[in-house]
Amino acid sequence: MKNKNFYITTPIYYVNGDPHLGHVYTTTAADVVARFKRLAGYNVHFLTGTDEHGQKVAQSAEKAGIDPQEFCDQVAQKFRDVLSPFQISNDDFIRTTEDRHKKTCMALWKKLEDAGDIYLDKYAGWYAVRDEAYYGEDELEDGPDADTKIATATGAECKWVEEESYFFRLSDYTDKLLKFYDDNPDFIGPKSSANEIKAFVAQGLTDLSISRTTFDWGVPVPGNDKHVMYVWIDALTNYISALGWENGESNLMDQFWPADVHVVGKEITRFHAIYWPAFLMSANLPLPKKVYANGWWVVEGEKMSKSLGNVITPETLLENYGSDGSRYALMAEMPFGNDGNFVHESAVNRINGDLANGLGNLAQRSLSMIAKNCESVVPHKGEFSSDDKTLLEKAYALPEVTETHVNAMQIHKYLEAVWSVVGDANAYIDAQAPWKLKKENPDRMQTVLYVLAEVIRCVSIMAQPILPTGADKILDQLALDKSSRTFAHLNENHALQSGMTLPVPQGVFPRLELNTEQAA
Ligand code: ME8
Repeated sequence: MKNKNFYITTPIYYVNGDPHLGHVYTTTAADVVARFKRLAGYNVHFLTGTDEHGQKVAQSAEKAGIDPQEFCDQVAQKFRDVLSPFQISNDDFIRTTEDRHKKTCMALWKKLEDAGDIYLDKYAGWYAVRDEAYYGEDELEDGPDADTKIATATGAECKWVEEESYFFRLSDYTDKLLKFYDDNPDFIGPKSSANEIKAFVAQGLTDLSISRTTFDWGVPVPGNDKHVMYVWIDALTNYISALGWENGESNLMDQFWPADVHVVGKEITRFHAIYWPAFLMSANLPLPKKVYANGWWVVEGEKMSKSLGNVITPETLLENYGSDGSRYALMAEMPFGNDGNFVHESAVNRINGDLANGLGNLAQRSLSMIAKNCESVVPHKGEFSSDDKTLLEKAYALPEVTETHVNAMQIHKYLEAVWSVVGDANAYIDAQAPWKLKKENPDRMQTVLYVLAEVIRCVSIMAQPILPTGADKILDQLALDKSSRTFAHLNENHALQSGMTLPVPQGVFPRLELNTEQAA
């Protein structure tokens, strides 16, 4: 029998700064996929959360002059507060300072130790606190002074670190990982990330320092609390601690592990596609099915940064575009996996074009004509013409067509497929001109309006993952029962019943005014 469980995760976000467009982006992408899979009949577990240990967070707390736990509590709450306004349907929210998580980290550490993969030595090398990452000489450029180097990939400042450290025998996993990538060609996406990771691993991996001694804001190493765990071994473990692995909480591992997809930003693919599978292999646990990296947004051509004052906050997004509008603009404005430039004018045009003029206008025009000319009931359907059939067949094919895109994390292609039917339906109204048929052929007018109502039902069902509020409102206007809105209802067996009374139609997606003032 087909496995109908689906586990999807976002990165857990560092609490050293406030949430912004980038975090909303990745979480929304995961939400769209989670909602899509639920409607496709899967039992979904969708996890997000916050990453609260490590030197970077400790330094931020110190700067704010508050105790690290209190600092984490405050910022983690801000990340939580962003979820509901953007209609994020996560099933769990994990914080790495929770007991359930710390217990799992310790249990995982012991497994790696039992496997003979951990040893104590001395670390001497370059470390970037901003990235919480170690870099090799070949990954660095000269910095502003002799004590500082710059990580070429991210621009982060690195300092020389020398301390006693536990190491993980990552070097033993070079060949195992390369074989795993070969056997599972879809494990890393997009292709550009896969190629980068494979090339990096193929050079041969060196052992990984997995503990620190120069600060104490972390999970203590079992048996040696002079050390805290390196924040990445701690952070990656969240994906199984949230499922209750070895921590005495209700165990969801059987149902949901291995994860179907870890959605991550491209700069953290290395941690997810190299370290994480190596840890899991060592602990003898199954590996996730996919790690998919989203690209990076810049804003009006500039990297978002506090100093430039161009950080787009969640509040700005909501004010400018609303919740559905933000979700749509973020997902439609750049192909998932690519980098992109977030431009206010372009987002407004996209929302007006696809939502107000596209789906909104289709629903408003059709439902108003039905209200006016068909006594507010679902019209009669006569014999379907070939144009009718073509449009309906394209609508009925959507679940299958779009699931392929969503499985490949091509979220923009899923949207394009749905909006291609919206475009066809708007063209169909113009071509059929039901307002003319009213006098010339009222029976045919009824059939045309029926076809339109049925296509609106289909595209609105398909649009629920991206526009949870707007799509629902349209489905309410078709008097569709809440339990009849899944992809299994997207066929002629569940087609609208002629004669059913419809409520008064109302506009769903207002047109946005383009303020000349900048969005950020
Ligand atoms: O890296 N464009 O946390 P983080 C697109 N705690 N996505 C962006 C973005 C942008 N401009 N800015 C941020 C960490 N993101 C670790 C993760 S997981 C076990 C630990 C998104 O707070 C993107 O998904 O730095 C990126 O990977 C993530 O936010 C970084 O969040």
